Amino acid sequence: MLFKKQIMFLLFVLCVNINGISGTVEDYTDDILYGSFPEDFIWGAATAAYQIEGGWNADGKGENIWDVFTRKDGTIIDGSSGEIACDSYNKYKEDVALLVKLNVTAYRFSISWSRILPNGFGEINPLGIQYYKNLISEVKSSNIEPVVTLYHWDLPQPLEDLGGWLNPDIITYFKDYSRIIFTEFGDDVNKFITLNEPRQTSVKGYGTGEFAPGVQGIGDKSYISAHNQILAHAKVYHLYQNEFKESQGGQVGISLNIHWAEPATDTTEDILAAERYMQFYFGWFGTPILLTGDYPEIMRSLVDDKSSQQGFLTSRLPSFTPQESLLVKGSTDFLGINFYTTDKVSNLDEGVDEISYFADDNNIQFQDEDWYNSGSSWLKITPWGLRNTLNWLNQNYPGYDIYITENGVSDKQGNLDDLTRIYYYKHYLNQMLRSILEDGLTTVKGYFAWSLLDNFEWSSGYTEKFGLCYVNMTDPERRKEIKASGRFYQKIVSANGFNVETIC
Ligand code: GBH
Repeated sequence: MLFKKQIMFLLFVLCVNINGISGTVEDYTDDILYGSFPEDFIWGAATAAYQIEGGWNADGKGENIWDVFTRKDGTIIDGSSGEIACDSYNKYKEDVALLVKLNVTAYRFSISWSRILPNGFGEINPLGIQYYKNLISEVKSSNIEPVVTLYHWDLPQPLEDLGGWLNPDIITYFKDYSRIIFTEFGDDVNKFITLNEPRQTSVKGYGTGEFAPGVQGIGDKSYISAHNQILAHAKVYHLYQNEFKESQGGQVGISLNIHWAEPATDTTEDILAAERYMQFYFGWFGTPILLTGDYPEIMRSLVDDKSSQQGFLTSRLPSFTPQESLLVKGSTDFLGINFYTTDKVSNLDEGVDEISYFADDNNIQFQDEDWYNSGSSWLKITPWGLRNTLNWLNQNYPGYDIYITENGVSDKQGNLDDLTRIYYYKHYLNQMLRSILEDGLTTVKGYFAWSLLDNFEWSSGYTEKFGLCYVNMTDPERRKEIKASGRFYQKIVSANGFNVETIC
């Protein structure tokens, strides 16, 4: 008995020490800062076409890679698909009514490429155009600003059959599609987001194969898909600048996902490892687009070295020509970040045995067992990470307006009294407020909660729910209801900040 107690005590001391080293949790305070966001701060909610629309073959829509991928055995945890999803294709007015109740000033949604161009290129589908005209007019007549993502992972299958994001021709196809979008909707839309999280497409779509199109190639194809996405983004940015900016006066940006990386210990090795992690994760896209027109130096040297030791004639990390670098550098009007969680990072020389993006960075990452869980294995509740991330971005990529284009948390239940989600939003939003008021980050201009609705969570199907609003997925009417977190968010939005009434 005594022995057991001594062990427990030892474990306790050990844990305290480990926590003590990291520093960040102790610096984090649960105290709420009362204060207001800037007057013109944008408050929104976000969704994506494949996750909510359903109507997978309605009105002439073509097939996309998620239509095809979800039909394959074992790809989606509960065997489901977005065939019907929240039925937003038919019920978009209900979605907008919920946005009105939440009192948000903006709605971020994505356009399904296959609705507009059933084959990915060529023939335009007028009914697809009409759907988004209707949606945009419903949004605008409710005094809500539409923020439109051009690509949130649902590539037309005919383009995948040509190689998808691995074939450089995709750059032209994406540009042609984007021109249609700007022409048709640009008079009514002020903010476009070209790509959502190109890292996910690269690492999961063409790396591990966990996401559509299910291609495996984490050592090489991931880098190629990233390269083509960066170029496609840059071309579309310049297309808007050259042909639409003058008459439409809008902005074009990109949404990049980012985790905060904490060194696992305070050794120099781990501090450098955490910085390297940020570079391989965010800098992969952020550095070429926001800063230099080229990949981060640390990526260049590590992947080049490993590739040559592995016997590759050229680096697995592609290169930009000088003209391409010029095109890519600074090719965004604002930075969208999708932020959810934090990782701890340790230095680990992974050698050259494994040909993988995950080995190239010489890191391992993990999460602290003590951090609160969510309904997703990768998502621990770490409010301080948002503030650290915003400060890191401001230091490393200064001068860009920042929109948090996604932030939110999942549970498995979808219960209406979702107290964990209230906790999450309360503390993340408060850290965002601290970053503006206390750290002076005036470039933080807006925030979009992920998500308006419980929806199709990719390979997790309907098992992980992120909504501010519940959706009854077994009801043919897909009835929806605002959760307690939705009402909480509405109060913060309406008060434009924190006051005692808002949070009690
Ligand atoms: C976003 O991606 C998407 O844009 C959105 O569509 C989605 O619904 C939402 O988040 C919620 O997931 O390799 O198992 O450790 C979030 C991006 C997804 C990035 C999970 C990190 C780690 C998974 N994140 N991923 S794992």
